[in-house]
Amino acid sequence: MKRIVLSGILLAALSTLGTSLSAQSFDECGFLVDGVECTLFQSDQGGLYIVSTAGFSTGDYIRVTGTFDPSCISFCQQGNGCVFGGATTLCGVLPSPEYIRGDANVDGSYNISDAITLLGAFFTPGASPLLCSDAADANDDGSLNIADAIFVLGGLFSSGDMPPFPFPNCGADPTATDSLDCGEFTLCP
Ligand SMILES: [Ca+2]
Ligand SMILES: [Ca+2]
Repeated sequence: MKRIVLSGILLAALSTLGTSLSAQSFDECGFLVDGVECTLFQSDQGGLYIVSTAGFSTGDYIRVTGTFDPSCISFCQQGNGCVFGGATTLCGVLPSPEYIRGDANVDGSYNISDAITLLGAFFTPGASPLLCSDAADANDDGSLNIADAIFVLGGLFSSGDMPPFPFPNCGADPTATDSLDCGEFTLCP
């Protein structure tokens, strides 16, 4: 009986060891960044990894697949481990930044200044460019034009609609299929 219990414990210990040593598959997107000794992969899920850069360079947004080894030995001291045996390709989808729709001047409020900013961007030569086109697309029709300014004015002064999501709080674009982009919306994470 004692022997059976003992071998059970031994088996449990061995299987725990086996789990901790077994390779973990890795498939994440992130940016290549400059480390102290080498180029590292900064995953969107967190962590810095040593990967095969496959000709990509710092600043590229890539997808790394392979097997993850948390305790690899490398000249690159900073990483949280290595990924090997897989592939490195461009990652298809950039992480979409969050923004507040309709807040064209990116000040955290939705008011007449946003309509003025829109009209200025469309009609005043030399006006500063819109910081976040997605936010400026107040009516969420995928294009930027005077209709957005009219939509803002209508919502504020003649019981028109308020902007579709994300509004009035920060959120990521649910329809990222249009050609608009959000360059900068510093008020959102
Ligand atoms: Ca505003
Ligand atoms: Ca629009």
